[in-house]
Amino acid sequence: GLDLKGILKRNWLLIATIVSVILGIGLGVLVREYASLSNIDKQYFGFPGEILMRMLKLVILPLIVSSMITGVAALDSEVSGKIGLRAVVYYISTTIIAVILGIVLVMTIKPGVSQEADHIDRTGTTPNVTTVDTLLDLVRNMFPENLVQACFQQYKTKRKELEPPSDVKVNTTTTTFPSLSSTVMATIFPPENITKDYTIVGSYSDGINVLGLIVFCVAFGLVIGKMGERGRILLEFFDALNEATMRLVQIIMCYMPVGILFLIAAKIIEVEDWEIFRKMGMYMVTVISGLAIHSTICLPLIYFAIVRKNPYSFMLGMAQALVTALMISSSSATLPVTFRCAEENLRIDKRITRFVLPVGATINMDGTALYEAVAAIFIAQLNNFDLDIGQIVTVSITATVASIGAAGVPNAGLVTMVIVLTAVGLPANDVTLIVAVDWLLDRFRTMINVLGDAYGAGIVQKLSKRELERMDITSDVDLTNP
Ligand code: DAS
Repeated sequence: GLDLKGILKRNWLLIATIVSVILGIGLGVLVREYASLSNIDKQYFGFPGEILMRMLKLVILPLIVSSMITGVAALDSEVSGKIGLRAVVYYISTTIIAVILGIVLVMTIKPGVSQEADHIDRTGTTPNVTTVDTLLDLVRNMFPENLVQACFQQYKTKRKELEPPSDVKVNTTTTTFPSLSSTVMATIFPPENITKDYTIVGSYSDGINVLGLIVFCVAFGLVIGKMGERGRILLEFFDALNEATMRLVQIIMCYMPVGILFLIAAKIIEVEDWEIFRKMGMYMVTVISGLAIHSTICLPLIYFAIVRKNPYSFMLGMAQALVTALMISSSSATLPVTFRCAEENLRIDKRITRFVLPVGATINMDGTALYEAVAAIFIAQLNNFDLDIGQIVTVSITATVASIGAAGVPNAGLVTMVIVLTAVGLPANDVTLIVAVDWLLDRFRTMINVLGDAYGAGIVQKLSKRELERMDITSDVDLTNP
């Protein structure tokens, strides 16, 4: 018969998380209806959720460093080169498929044709981001000049002439929640007391420079792998660090249902403009159906074609990470959970997950790419701006670049969106047309970003089976059973 008890026992965390999402929505709606909270009360309300975010972000640093170094050091350089290449081919091809899917949908549904841009409020100013700036910043971030600084700061281009006068305080970490997204928002809508044209250029995030750390750890891991006996001490150290971090993650995940309940309730209480959803309805339908098709048809098909296993049970195994991504809109902060699902539920080889998951969370963003293409063409439609074939190709390429350049933090895609708009001559300022609904779309695209990374790990494992088996025989480094 059906082993209900067994199912409950094995999936209690997932079940608790889903229940807390539902309770959180209910609580949010109730409080909205029956209690009038002051702004400060709203902030208190979100506090348990804020703590969850902080804990998840806290483990990103030890997790990335320990997993990348051991992941690379445990493979020989030839094998890691092959695995890296396979991962990159997968990342780029699925991102392009997502972009094409988005373009086809937005050109068929035409969500912006019936409306005009003037009917939707534009407010604020936008950052002035160009493709070149984004690409240069991306490369700059790969080579942090200071390892310690890379742990808390990403490089971002600043145009000297646009700096605010020194006597004006840039007020970015104020009260709104979640703090990262408010920082991005502050970039787009600088607080009133700042000179109007002050903008920060480049892919902006005040989080960890994940890309820089990854590049450093790959190099470091390769060197350790080549050092023989002496390198073993370091390898073992980082391997133990990784295990300890994953145990911490396990503890944090027990708090997850509580955090998520308040996270979603606070968000529902906080949203001011629900009316905008009606106005933007078709646009949101286009983005969400694109994400749905990509995640339930395209990615599973690719996975099935290569791995020959049920892609939907794979997806179920990732459920905890997907719900987390949906709730916290950050691929990087979801990474600890992504790791656990991939290693514990799906039993993907640790040598693969350690290597490809952190990279995927940073550069592989199918959802963001699809979203950027749809949004750009939607804005073109609002402006009655006809795009020719060349411009559509430009949208696809810049949307791909923009998704790679976006950091795995809330609303990052909104900022790099500007490079897509400027590349085809659309007013960059029009990003503000879609800001109001981004908190919702961001969640969905982040969920697809995480799913894409996970399928990537599954596919790369399958493609690298032979190398991994050969190493099992020859190598004496064993990361497979901790
Ligand atoms: N929310 C981001 C992520 O973490 C990216 C984005 O804003 O599109 O995946």
